[in-house]
Amino acid sequence: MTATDDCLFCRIVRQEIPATIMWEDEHALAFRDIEPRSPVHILVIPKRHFASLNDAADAMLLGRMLLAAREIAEGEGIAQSGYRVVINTGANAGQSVAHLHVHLMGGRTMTWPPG
Ligand code: DGP
Repeated sequence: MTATDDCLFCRIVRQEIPATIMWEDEHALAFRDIEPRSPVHILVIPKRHFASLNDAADAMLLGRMLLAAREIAEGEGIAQSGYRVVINTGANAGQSVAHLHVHLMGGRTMTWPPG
């Protein structure tokens, strides 16, 4: 069994687990977070498995994911009110799924710094 066989987000990429897909291209996929912490809470992930940001060196892919977050924010109507993009990386940051993902969050006022 490889790292991707039992990876939750790889399984979403393979459509083995249902998700509300918001956007997709050849290399990345965006879907609604199952436990939304804000009115808009969407995850953008690479289709290829990287355990975290520590493991991804593809600048084109990472840039595309950020641009996708901006595009989706525009589509969700939160580009002007404001939104946050977050990549939790590792234990101290609270990363709970070991497949790189960008949180796109908006639709409410947020505090800084995060807890
Ligand atoms: P993090 O804590 O940064 O690793 O964020 C993981 C997020 O993934 C968390 O906000 C909840 C979300 N999540 C976990 N399992 C699923 C799932 O099966 N489907 C969807 N859509 N989101 C999930």
